[in-house]
Amino acid sequence: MKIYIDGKYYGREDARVSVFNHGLLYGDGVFEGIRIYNGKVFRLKEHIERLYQSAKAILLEIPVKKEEMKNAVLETVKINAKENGYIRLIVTRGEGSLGIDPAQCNAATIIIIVADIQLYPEEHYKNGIEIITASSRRIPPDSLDPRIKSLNYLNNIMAKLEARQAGCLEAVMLNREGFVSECTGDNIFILKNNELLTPAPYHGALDGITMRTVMEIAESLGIRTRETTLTRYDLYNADECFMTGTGAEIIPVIKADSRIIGDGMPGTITRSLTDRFKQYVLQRAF
Ligand code: PXG
Repeated sequence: MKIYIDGKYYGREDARVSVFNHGLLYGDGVFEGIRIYNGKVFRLKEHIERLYQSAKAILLEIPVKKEEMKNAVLETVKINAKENGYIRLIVTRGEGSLGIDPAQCNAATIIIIVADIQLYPEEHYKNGIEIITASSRRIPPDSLDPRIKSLNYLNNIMAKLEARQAGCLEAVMLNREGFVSECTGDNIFILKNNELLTPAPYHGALDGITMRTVMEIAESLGIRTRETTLTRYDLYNADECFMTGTGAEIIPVIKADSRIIGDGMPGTITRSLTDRFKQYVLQRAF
């Protein structure tokens, strides 16, 4: 494994950053999780765009141009000879002093890790998973815009722990108003009356790249899609429900807060979207 840190490659044991790095001290930084399918990096342009937009929102200057960053990602994938895998691209505020002031940090740290990912065991893709509603709310946009994919995941982590305590693998998070936003690391969709519905970024969801891809695929299959306001009631009474994310891809949800969704099995539209998604990511152009 060769890990990129600020233009140099290190083996796993030697890939280290300072304990004074503000990414560690304060979670001050942004990141992306990206897939490699059949030797091709999935939607790299979109991930790079989102990374730079997250950085801009937190006034973090990335010291390289987008094109250079793209090339660094592609080179790291090549050096690691990964045909199928996962890329974690991280930009932190860099090394500073003890004190939150980013002015003490001279230069951002760029890290690229190419590895494998399996977020859920295979059986859950076949049978679906059960989720709960977490009591930890999604951070509101006037505190930290959820479109910023920052290194601050504590509220999502608290929700994940709650899911674990309840014997589930995932939790859905509500926004401050009590509307559904997203899960701890995935967007959420429901199918109701043949329409595919998902909360919008202004409801507190990350503008997911898998979410956008799934909406495109659904439209191409003649399924209407809409970003809309959803409550827990809508989840409970959905015909089908699933989550989307770079790591998880598409994972069916069959129970929410002990309510069985649909007939308690992954739905037919969920299955056909999953099949199409699998074909889609293996195409040469996306
Ligand atoms: N919401 C949140 C909060 C996320 O972190 C998504 C939605 C889905 O977005 P994309 O663009 O990936 O479709 C994410 C992405 C992990 C892991 O280790 C999490 C993500 C991606 C990859 C791995 O849990 N989250």
